[in-house]
This record gives sequence, structure tokens and C-alpha cells, in this order.
Amino acid sequence: MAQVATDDPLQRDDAALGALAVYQGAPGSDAFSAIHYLGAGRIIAGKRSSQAASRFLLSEDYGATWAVVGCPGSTGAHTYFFGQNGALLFSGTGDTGSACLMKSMDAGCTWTVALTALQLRTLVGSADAKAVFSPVYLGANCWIANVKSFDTTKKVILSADNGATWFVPSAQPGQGASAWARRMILTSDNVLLWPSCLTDKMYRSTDQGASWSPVTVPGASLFQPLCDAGNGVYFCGDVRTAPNTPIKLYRSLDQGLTWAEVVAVNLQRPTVTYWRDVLKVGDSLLASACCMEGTSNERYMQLFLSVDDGTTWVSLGNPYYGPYGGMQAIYQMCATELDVVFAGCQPDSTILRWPIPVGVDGGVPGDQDGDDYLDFADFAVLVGAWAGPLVWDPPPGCTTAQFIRADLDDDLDVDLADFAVFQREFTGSPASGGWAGRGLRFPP
Ligand SMILES: [Ca+2]
Ligand SMILES: [Ca+2]
Repeated sequence: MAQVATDDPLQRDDAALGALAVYQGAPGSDAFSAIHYLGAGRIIAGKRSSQAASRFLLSEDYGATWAVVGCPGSTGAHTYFFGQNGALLFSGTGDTGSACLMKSMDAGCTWTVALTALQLRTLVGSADAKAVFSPVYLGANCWIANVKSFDTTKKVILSADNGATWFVPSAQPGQGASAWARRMILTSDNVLLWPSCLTDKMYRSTDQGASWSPVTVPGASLFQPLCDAGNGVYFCGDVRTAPNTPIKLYRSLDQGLTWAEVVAVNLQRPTVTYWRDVLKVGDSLLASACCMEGTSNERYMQLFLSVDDGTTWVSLGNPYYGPYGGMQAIYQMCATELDVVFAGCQPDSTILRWPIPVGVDGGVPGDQDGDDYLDFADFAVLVGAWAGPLVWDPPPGCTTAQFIRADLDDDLDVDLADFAVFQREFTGSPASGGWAGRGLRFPP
């Protein structure tokens, strides 16, 4: 176990995360509770504290522009998680009651209510279904979704006709009516994970929900984060309601049968702290340790990085300081084909973007080959990354990391605008904003 003393600045990773805000709401305007990469440059975010007309934000250009998308007739406050089967998406609302299940058949452009609050309550036999979390596509036109309620033991619902109709299966996870889970995932090993919130019980199903059995995560008070890191390696994490209490992240190396702590952090806050998301992207793992939601002044979250499959972790500190201060939480992250991460944040409705591996976009601006010099060798590399405006794929022979480094104006393509930035860095004076005279080192 690698315990990180995160109050020790010497243990902080000094590689620049390089996060940019691609969407910035007003101060204290709440959060994006979910974010999902749909493919082909399309990203959809679910808004916390949303209304029927403002459930989602959709970008079709890798986050350059965003459009508000509603779901007419939908009820419930917070919008949670996305399940995808091609162009078919499901997402739920809730946490504050009146939860409904929403559906898009055109990859997020338009939405309709798939199950109304009344239909959902009737289906699971609850007087108050508080949330629909985590619609998960199981393959072969089957879906499973996770319903939060406290007056029934029916916790998951199934569809066998690609979401047209839903039913309650006989097998259910959870210790009883009080049990609930936020996130549920289907791993690449065909294991469904259902962490019973605020307990140490992780429910597993290896038969697509036909049966469930719990295992113990020793010492845990489980919450939302779940990650399938491949090869049977999974992660889950804590929520703690007591002040100044460490939150622990746990790893399983055997498809969720046994779990052990891998890192803990004490955010030293007087209120609730929790791990919210863990993401595997490339060879890196990212984990967000978050402050209490619902207040805009607890801006002490930390983002953690592991590059050894979660054995050791380092804190990157607060991932972004925007116009209103640091971040309080990253609720969810997703990543594109080029390993560019998008993160939905609290408390200023911020969506962040940064490339992975951490640091790939740092260093001397324009230095393409990473030797800390800016010279003609870099120009040759830059030429090799050129693909033209609005082309988001590296050309043949150009790696993902090289493409990201060549995108000097951070709009995710490599075109003449990037060459203009390069020229400015190469020839510029401090007066013109270039690097020369500001520490640029030419080769000896
Ligand atoms: Ca160079
Ligand atoms: Ca560019």
C-alpha cells in the first residue's frame, strides 16, 4: 500500500496537468454530474440541478462548442450517467425524487422520457423512487439500470428489447430496502459491479444480473467510483461523513472477489469527502478525491495519478484554478481516442480538458521532440503532425502524443494556426509574446 502524505508538497507531481476549461458556467452554479464520450468527437454532459429544458450539454467538436439539450417532460433534479449502444443512449435523473429514465435514439441530439416517475415507481413498487443511476448496456439488446429507493428491495431493472420495455428481475443486489448504489458497471470480464453505498459490501454478478453475491471490501464505506482497468483489475472508493477523515481507494486484482486499500487521502475538511471517479486512460489511472457538494467554498479537491496500475499514486493537487477559484469535485471523467480527458466539475459548472499522459503538453512551448530546445528539428516534427484544420486524427506515422504536442493552440487539430504559434515562439521577442529572451535555450 502506498500511503501518500498529500500535505507534503515534495510528494506532489510537478508535471503540469495542463487543464483547460472548455466550458465555464457562473460562480457557484453547481456541477456536471456526468460526462460521457460518444465517439467521433462527440461529448455529452449531464447537468446537476437541471430542468427539463436543460438536462444536457452536447459538444460535437471535441468540446470547442457546446449546445444545451433538454428532455421534454422529464422530472427530477440531477442528471446521472450515460449508457450507450451505438446511437441509443439512456440516462436517469433524481436523488431528490421524481426520478425518470430518459432515452436518446440519435446519440444525444434529442431526448424523450422512457419511464416516467410514475411508471418507475409502479415498476419497482416504491412510493418514492429517488434516482435512476447507471443504465448499462449488456449486449444482445439487453440493458440493466439501477434505481435508488428506500422502501423496496427491487434495486435493478432489466430490458431485453433494447430499452423498449423494462421489467424487474427476480435476482436483486443489496442487503435490503435501505441499500442503494450510485454507479454500476459491466467490466470487460463480464462482471457487473454494484457497490452498496455507505457499506463495505460490493455486489457482483457474473451472469448479467441473473444472480448476485456480495463480497466484503475491508474497512470500506463505499460510494460512486468504479473502474475497470483491464485484466481483472478494478477500483472502488470511499465516502466519509465524519470531519477530517481519510478516504480510501481500493483495488481488486481478481475481478472483484477480493479488495485491498491502495491509497488514502485526508482532505482535512469539516464536511463530507469522497472519491468520485476513477478513469483508466492509456497507461494512466486518474482518481478524483472530492469535497462536499452543495456548497461552493470547499475548493480543496485533489486529483491523483497512477502509472503503475494503481499500485502507487501521486497527488496532482487541485486540477484547475478557474476565474472563481479551485475545483471542489470532479464528478466524472471520460477520454477520447487520442487520450484527451474531459471532466465534469463542481462548483462552477466547469468542464475541463487535458491530454494524457500527464505532462505531454507541458515544457517549452513548441518543443516537439522534448529536448527542451526549440530549433529546426522541432519544425520537422511539427510538419509530420500536420493534418489540416478540423482534422482530429493524427496523420500516418504521427503518434497521439506527438499530435497533442503539435496542437499548439489547443483546439485539437494541427493546422496553419499551430504553425503560426510555432513561428511566434521560434522568432518572437518578449514584446511580441514569444519565448526568446524568456528562458529559451538554443542548442550549444
Ligand atoms: Ca526540441
Ligand atoms: Ca491546433
